[in-house]
Amino acid sequence: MNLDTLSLQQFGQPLSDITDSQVFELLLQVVKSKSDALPLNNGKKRLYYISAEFLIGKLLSNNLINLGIYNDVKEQLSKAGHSLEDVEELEVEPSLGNGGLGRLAACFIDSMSTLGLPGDGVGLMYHFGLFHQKFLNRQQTTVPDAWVSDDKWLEDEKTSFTVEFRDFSVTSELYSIDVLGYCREKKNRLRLFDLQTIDESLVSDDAIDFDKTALKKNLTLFLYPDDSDEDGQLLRVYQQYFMVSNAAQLIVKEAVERGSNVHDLADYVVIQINDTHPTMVIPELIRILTEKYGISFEESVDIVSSLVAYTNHTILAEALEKWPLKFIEKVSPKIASIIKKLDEHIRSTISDPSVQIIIDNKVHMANLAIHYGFSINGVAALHTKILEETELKPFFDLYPEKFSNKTNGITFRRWLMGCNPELAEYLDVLLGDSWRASAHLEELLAYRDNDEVLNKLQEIKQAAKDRMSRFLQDNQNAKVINDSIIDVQVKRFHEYKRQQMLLLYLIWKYFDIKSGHLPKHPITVIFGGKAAPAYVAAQDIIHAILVLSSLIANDADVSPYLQVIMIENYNVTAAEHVIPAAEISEQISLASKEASGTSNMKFMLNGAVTVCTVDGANVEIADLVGEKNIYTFGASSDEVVNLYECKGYKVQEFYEKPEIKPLVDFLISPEFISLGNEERLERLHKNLCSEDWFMTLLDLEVYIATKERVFDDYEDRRSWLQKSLVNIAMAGTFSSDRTIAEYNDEIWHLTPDK
Ligand code: 26Q
Repeated sequence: MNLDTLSLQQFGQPLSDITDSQVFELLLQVVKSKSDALPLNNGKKRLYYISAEFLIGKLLSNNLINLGIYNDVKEQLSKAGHSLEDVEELEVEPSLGNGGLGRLAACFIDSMSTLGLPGDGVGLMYHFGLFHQKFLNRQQTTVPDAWVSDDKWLEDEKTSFTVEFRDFSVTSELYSIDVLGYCREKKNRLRLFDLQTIDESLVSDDAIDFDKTALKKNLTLFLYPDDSDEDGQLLRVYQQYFMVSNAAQLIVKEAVERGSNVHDLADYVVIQINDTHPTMVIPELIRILTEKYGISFEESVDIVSSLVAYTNHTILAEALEKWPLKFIEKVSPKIASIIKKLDEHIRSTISDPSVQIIIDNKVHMANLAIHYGFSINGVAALHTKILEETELKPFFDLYPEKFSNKTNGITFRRWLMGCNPELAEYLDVLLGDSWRASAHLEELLAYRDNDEVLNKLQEIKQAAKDRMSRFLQDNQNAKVINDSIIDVQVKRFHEYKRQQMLLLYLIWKYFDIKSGHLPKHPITVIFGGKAAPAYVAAQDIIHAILVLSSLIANDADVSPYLQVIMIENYNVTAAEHVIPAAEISEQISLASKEASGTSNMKFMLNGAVTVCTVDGANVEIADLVGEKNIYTFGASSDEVVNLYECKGYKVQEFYEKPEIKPLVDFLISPEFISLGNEERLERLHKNLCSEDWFMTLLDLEVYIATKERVFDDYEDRRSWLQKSLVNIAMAGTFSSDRTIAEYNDEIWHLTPDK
């Protein structure tokens, strides 16, 4: 493929003379014509991965990598004076997810294609996706992210279904995006349902609120519309039913086309539901089998129960979905009545009230999915253990054979080859390129004492730091201090993730520098993440970070040594810039609360050293790299569970300590308040010293001590680089290809299409 010839044909000008946006257009055509030509992965049995989120990120580089033409294209462009990086900037990032679960779904469909497994992602085409985050007066504001009109990858499948709600019915339209595997001749698709009567004009340019009751026009406008009021909650139930009714109709139609007589549907179909959001696919399939195919209720239940598998992503009881039965009745009385029948069956056979489906007139979606699915899995070893032994113990006692662990993974195509090409190329030099298919990186350990290799890793890290600095400069005019240590916490804002603990450490460090203890290297701490619009406490934390960032920047004693940057509108693209540059990865959730985490894996793969609590997949990372190559601290999950159960955590005792009180009180000091919003800062302060639900103060002192040890150790450059090397070498386990192979071997049983 010669881009120069294509450019002459298309634009009458050589590659060197066309603009970057013309280059983008050209590359799109190249990728699309290649991907259009690929047939779908085929097989009698197909997987449908249904998810409310698919956080896929930009697709150009990813597709070039998977088509095996990335290096060739990059070279041709560079010879003609273009940079692929600049061209990529012209692509818009689809806004179809909010966090870890959505990004996981994107890694999974990439791996399914790479392993040649026949199966698609199924979800919704949100026109504005998740909100775009902007900072105003050091606070988060939210504006619509109109990505759809600029997207270049969506194809209309020209397929529609009718979805019947109680009060009206709507027609859908199916769009899809090709999902290419790494060096594969066949592909899968991400299939997204839209509403034919959608009306974008309900949304203004600058605010994310809209008429939540105009259901025929709004169902696919936003991901997770604000559900702090009843209209918002009802809208979510409508959205979910719209998603799963379309999915179920598509699944049955395609199975019948492949030869299923519907009684044998489970030989043709397996459905993985990503958290409980698609759980209503169970009653919807039962409805279709009984109503359309005349199959008895009992047999329909058996068929459906043998083909739906559920992944749990959360241990927070308050995050488990429960919908008032009356909402489901309003959306679809038929679905409500099937759920009631399923609930009655459980009531009549199992006496334990805690496992019932309808409790206090609320439908517990996880309970429905566990009783009427054949598999439930957690997403990291510790998480699965907590589900089995604590959170879902009554279910584990009933159905031990349904439970399993599938530790999460990440696609190395995006999180190494795409975002850190220098490191990827250097690994080729050291290990040969077979790691690109196998994810085996352990042979790197042989270079642990090789100074030339360690120095080269340092150079690669520096190049990534420079690239990130340019990104932050261009995007938000932030100037990273030269030669500073890059210390990063990027993830959704939630109290259990404890961004507030890093904030309190920064206050400690600010005092320490003020008192004359100057760090040997300057430190740049980078935060990134969004807070749900209705989650006030999380927004208070963002506010305090932005205030501290300004306070330090304005302080000439401290600003040469310490800096806090909050990335505006953290998304996949920002992650691709910041993760390769990170030297320290912050994974400091309260033990037992983070199901897995996946950024921890991305950071490790790119050579960051992890500072973490013993939580989620951190446990597995620590086992792999050994205690010399990771910094763990804090209360264990057993201790935390115990403190909750016995109400044993007395925050006052910690707050009153002379080491802690001044740090917390600084949040309401005149310096702080003069830059901020008093109400927010007072609330955050009160929250920390009277409630502290996620035990920040419990772990704060040991966290501060650990951080200081990390910064000391950083000064021994050789041994730090060795830690970094070991982290890269041991990251192979976290390839999502490994995860998906496990799902397939133990749950799906699909035959790969060769
Ligand atoms: C809850 C109630 C009603 C409606 C929606 C929700 C809701 C929405 C989104 C509940 C949960 C989510 C998202 C959860 C999520 O992203 N979980 C993360 O999943 C990752 C992949 O498994 C894990 O690595 C993270 O630990 C987990 O937090």
